Amino acid sequence: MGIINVTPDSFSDGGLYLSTQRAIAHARDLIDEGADILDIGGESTRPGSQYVNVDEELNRVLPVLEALVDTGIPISIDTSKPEVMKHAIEAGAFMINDVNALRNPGTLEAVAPHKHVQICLMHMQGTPQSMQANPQYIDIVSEVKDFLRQRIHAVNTAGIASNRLVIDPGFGFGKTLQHNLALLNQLNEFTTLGIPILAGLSRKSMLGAITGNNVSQRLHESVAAALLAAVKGARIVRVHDVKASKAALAIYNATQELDK
Ligand code: 7PM
Repeated sequence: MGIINVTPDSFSDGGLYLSTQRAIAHARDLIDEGADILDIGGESTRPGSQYVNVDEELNRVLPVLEALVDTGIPISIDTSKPEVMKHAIEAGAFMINDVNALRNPGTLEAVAPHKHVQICLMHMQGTPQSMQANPQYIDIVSEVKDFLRQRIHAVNTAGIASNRLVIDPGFGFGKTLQHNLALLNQLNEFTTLGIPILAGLSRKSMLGAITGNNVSQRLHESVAAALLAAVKGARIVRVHDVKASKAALAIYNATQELDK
């Protein structure tokens, strides 16, 4: 899964139009690099990010989705808002990636009737504004697993079948470095839930905390983390660097005889 961010560039006066064109061009590059899914986000769910209202988020995300739908590549939309979910599904989204795991009012109803649409349920402790202040767990792996089990049950009860689901422990979302490392080390524990696992580690600060590299220099640690997540059972890795990640995963897949 290749990451596409759509946010207006505050350093140029091109505004949203240029950001949209840049995101579409970047998406085409990631398709050429071999992305199997693209995840498009308007940044409203990012840690510490400013609240983005529905209209603004739609203005960011929909033109990019509409421009890419004809490529045939499955498109995921990173949103927690029911209105954005509805419009994105109408415009052809294949997956809704919700860092709030369909806990916001109206989100279950927005996605439930659309039986062809996949859902990523991610774990987060707290809210994007406050979650990194003082994250606390007694047993990180069992608490995240219990949360995901409860969310799977809640969405099943709302009429969303398990074959539409993907689960994600939410690296960096209300977790210290030690919490993140324990989750990565024990990622295979989540396979017993019987739902495909998605892991997002690309360029995250937990990687920089280990190597000392800043965000623009975390390619090697990101590829290592994606490969490790795959070895420990992740079926989808959410990455910025598609070409390098694909090459690393091809080696693992060859040993598993899964490669095409
Ligand atoms: C600043 C900090 C900007 C963190 C962006 C981020 C995930 C996600 C994100 C994830 C799923 C990033 C994050 N991370 N969705 N959205 N899983 N499902 O690094 O780990 O892209 S935003």
